[in-house]
Amino acid sequence: MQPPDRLPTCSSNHHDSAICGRVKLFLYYLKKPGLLPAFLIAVFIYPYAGNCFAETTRQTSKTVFSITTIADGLEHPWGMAFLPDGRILITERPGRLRIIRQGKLQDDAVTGLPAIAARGQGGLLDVVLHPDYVNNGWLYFSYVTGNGNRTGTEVGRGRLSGNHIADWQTLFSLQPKSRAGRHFGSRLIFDRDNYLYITLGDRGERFRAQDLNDHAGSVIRLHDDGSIPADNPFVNQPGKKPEIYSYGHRNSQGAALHPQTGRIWIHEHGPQGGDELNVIAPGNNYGWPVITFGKEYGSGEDIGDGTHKAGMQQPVYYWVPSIAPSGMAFYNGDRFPDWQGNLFVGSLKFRLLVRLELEGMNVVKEERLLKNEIGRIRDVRVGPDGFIYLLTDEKNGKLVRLQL
Ligand SMILES: [Ca+2]
Repeated sequence: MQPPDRLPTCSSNHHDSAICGRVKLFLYYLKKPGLLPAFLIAVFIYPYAGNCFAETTRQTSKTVFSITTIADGLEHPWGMAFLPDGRILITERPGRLRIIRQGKLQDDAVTGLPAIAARGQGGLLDVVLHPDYVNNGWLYFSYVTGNGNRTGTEVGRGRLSGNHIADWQTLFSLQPKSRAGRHFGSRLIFDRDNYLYITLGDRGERFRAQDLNDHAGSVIRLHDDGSIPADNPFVNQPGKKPEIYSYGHRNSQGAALHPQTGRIWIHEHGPQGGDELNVIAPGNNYGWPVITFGKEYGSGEDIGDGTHKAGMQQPVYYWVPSIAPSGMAFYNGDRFPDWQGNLFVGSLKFRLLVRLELEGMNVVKEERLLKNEIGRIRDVRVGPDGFIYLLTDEKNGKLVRLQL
């Protein structure tokens, strides 16, 4: 049954929202008498069979969905990946890799990852499959390592063998390392030509994002074996790091491949205001901290030289006030046809899921879902089943599925 297309958004309180949704659905179904029996079952019988309808159904401007918790008891989960055999890999920031098998979180963490420095915002971060995982078995991880009290983001790969990561190879290590406990990035994403991209934060030392002899505050591009592509924009330029693909980024924790264009979209945290959505291209400078729509925390003073400058890119979209974005996915599944092509972004700060409608590279509508219902949203992925999966960044974090 197709849900009504353009019902108004309901209140953020999910119980009120469910009641509100039922009233609106009733009005909708009154116009379609053939569907009335289904409505009556949904409203008057289903709630008494476990109160499921009231607890889980959400009415939005475009579609109806429900949520279900697949797993809880995850400690600050950060990234997830779906294996072809149905298992789900989940990273926990304190340094554990967990597996969900047949819908159940396995007790034992996977062994064999390198030593991980779980301090501040650092720890075990993202996990992705190689695009040809079926044939080569490579899993890629981003994580923070320490040398004394200096830390930085690293990326490596290994193969899952039983409950162990074997064949470990370290592929990238941010230089220089520093003491700050924040802004490590980092998402990992492959493009259609099997290049690996790594998003890196500025380490809270903002002018590093404009220093091309410093990996911090950039997006890195590598071959899948960690070698540096000869056509990277700063290869063979003295005093510039050849791994850098784009720079002037503050702290990016979301990246997604556009399903039609194949281009890589990222978002990044702004300071007080000025979170950005960007489409990256080689050699581009995205401006931080010279230009920004954000202000200094607390004082609200200006940062840098304003919002625009020649030679620096403007974001596709930005948020003031900041939502603190983390995780991102284009919806290209077949379960929610009315969300096709939309971009979904998690919000840590406002504990909600942002849905963006796009026309080309322009955002034409934003809708906010699940506000204060499940917690700080750290990662957003579309599963192979066409449903949307979310991780919540909590001490008792959850894997939640948006379904019909
Ligand atoms: Ca920018």
